[in-house]
Amino acid sequence: MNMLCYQCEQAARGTGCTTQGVCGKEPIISDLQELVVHAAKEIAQYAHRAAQEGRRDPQVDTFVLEALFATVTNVNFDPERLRELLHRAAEVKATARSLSDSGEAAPDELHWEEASDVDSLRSYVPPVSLARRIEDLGAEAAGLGELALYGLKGAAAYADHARILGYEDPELYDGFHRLLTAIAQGSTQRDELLSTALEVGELNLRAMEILDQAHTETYGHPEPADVRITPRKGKAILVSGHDMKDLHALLEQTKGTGINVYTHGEMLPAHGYPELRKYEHLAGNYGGAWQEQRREFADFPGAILMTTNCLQKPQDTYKHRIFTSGLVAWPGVDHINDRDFAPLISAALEAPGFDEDGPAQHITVGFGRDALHKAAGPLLEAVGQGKIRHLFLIGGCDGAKPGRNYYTDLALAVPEDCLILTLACGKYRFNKLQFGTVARIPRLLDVGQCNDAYAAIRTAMALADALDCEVNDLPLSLVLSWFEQKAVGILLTLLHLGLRNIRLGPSLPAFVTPGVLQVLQDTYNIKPIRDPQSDLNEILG
Ligand code: SF4
Ligand code: SF3
Repeated sequence: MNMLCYQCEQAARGTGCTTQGVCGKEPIISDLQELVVHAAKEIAQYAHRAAQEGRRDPQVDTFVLEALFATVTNVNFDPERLRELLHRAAEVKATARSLSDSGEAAPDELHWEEASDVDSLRSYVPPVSLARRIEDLGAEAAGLGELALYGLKGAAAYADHARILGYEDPELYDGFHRLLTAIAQGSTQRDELLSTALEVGELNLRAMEILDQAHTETYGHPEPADVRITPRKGKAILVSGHDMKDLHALLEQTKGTGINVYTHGEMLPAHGYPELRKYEHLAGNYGGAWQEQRREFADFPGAILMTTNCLQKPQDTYKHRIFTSGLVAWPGVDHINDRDFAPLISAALEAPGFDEDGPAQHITVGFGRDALHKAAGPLLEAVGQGKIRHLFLIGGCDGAKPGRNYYTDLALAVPEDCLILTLACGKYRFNKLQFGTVARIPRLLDVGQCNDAYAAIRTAMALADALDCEVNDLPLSLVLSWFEQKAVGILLTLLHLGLRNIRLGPSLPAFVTPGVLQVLQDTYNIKPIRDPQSDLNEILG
């Protein structure tokens, strides 16, 4: 076994990647990421101790977020960038340790910071590897610890996006340090581990809330907006990922250049924000979800920017015109620092661009928190009059493995007197199909990115309040698709809120053992997806 990683839905054979990641992660990257996570755990333990003495350091808080985010699936594949991160970790660890009056070392501290190169760094990995945790704690306890850790990685991504926009909460950072400390302690008690995982869900709710505030206060509340999904003649840049600040800076820097900027994947919801859609050269959306990128990027006649996950191994045909920013990295791919997009713009100007307009076609996005709030009155009225029978939230990640047609088939089979809310990149399975309206409300409401699960949660709570019932009693069913760790964070948030009857697919996580699955089924009635018609019959039955 060269490595062991089972953090995403793509885990080889449904159990774990052991020779090389299905995502393209080489054993060297897996090792360096294990060490980055271990460094974050050590630093968090010092930061947690310091926080209890009322001391903190913003560098320490930021590092913990970035370290966790950098190890999310499809973010960083570059050994040199990970080595730099570990180099920075050594300095941050010294700072975190010095914050507390107690000079004591954290338990099990490794002195990996003494290693000078990648090979010697790798020699520190075996005792802190996932394989060793499974050996020491057993599959169930190790898996529950990973469940909490992966949820925390997802929350770190959201908190980091908010931080980039200037929105931070010291208590949230204390929560990261406290929960990472709890995870590092390696409990073997099922109840204790489950309660840590649920606390991660609570923390992730707060991270999504701050990000929602950051997005809406910076770019305005999303409004329903038609988005062109076919190209316009001219030079072109394609922006993928979740980082709105990158997109905004790029729109500013491309003003007057004649370059059209298109969104891809999770950047589609940008079109709903007034402060982003005001740029006329934000021309539309090109392509679909991340797993289509190797074909779509090869066909795209311009330059491409990846601001977050999900990056796949670039093909030689477009490697010279794809760029990364933020924490994303691939060896040999040019990285944009400090939002200076000049190299990306030059590459776009050198590329041929689209030689003609495509036939005009549009989809509607922008049903964020405010728009849903405005729709709540008519929606409740239509539900009361029996015109709308049921609401479905069909959302989550997309992915490459077979079985995800379930979500397309389910959306198509949803009866015409029902509404579908959707969010995250899984929506590309059906967001270009025609769903029409019911009671003058569009039957498909695109709420936004995965982090906009916050808007869906708030809406569900407002509907439950108005109807004086629990969210679980609403005529609402959640059918979720997961791929990476942000989806794990959102699932834990939903469980923390006590939501029951969630359907999850396309397959169950490798880190959830049968014993834990039984507990989740007994407590929350979580169900694996089956076939769309049987699920639909059961939901509406
Ligand atoms: Fe495998 Fe997913 Fe880990 Fe990549 S992130 S190595 S695909 S389990
Ligand atoms: Fe998609 Fe990677 Fe998860 Fe924000 S872009 S949802 S998979």
